[in-house]
Amino acid sequence: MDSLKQMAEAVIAGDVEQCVSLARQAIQDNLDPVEVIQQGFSNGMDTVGRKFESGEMFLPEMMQAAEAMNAGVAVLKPAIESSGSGSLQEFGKVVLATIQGDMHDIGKNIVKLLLATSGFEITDLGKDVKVAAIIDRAEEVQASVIGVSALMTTTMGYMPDLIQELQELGIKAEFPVMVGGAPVTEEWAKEIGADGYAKDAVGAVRVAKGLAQK
Ligand code: B12
Repeated sequence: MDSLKQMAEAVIAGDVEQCVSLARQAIQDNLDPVEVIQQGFSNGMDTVGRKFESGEMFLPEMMQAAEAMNAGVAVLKPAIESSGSGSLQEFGKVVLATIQGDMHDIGKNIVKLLLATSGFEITDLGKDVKVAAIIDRAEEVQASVIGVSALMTTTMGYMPDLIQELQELGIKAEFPVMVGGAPVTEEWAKEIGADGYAKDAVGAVRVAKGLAQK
């Protein structure tokens, strides 16, 4: 079994030690840490989500899988940070949050890591963040971009609220909004009037750079 497949399996099994040791091995083997996260660990998470949905896995196992994934990502983090161009170029400020009612932050944290290492200054508001709090902070730090994550069909409904609120306040043009998270799609982003969408963290960096330069 190749190592990316082993990583996915280790996440599915919720095996923290195995995730850590595979991540360490990946660094020794000079594998691209971002690819390792996206093609390895995240693939495992997709399977976990499917198994949860079909009733083959339950909440404690999903939590264990999340812990294992986080442990693997933590090992890779320094390698991603040291490969970044953060100190070379400053692209702007991103206010980042997982939307109200939503506790999922693994993906948001990966987006944060890549944005930070690509030269953005990040204000991370965490998870379960109310629309008003996102707007307040964006105004306070004079954000170049607002990035919002949602992992549930039930919580992605707060994203249009954010955009509407910005419109009502007359500050929509000042704060471009990019959205993401597993249930969010390009079409939906367009429909709600978001300025950008990316399906993964690498794409998020590309989109944020475009929006920050506007
Ligand atoms: C791990 C997980 C959990 C963990 C979360 C731990 C944590 N700290 O985040 C725990 C166990 C706590 C959890 C809890 C719950 N979960 Co859950 N969870 C998942 C799971 C398996 C994986 C999510 C994940 O981390 N993926 C890995 C990361 C790397 O991927 P990602 O988040 O998609 O992020 C990438 C991209 O989307 C993108 N991206 C992400 N954010 C952003 C933001 C921007 C701006 C951009 C541009 C891009 C971007 O870049 C990221 C990196 O490439 C998903 C299934 C799935 N496939 O999504 C279910 C899933 C999201 N959970 C689900 C459910 C139902 C729940 C619970 C309600 C379960 C319960 N009965 O309590 C609770 C919800 C609690 C709450 N109020 O939020 C459902 C949601 C269904 C729905 N309504 O849509 C899912 C889809 C599982 C399923 N198929 O049923 N969960």
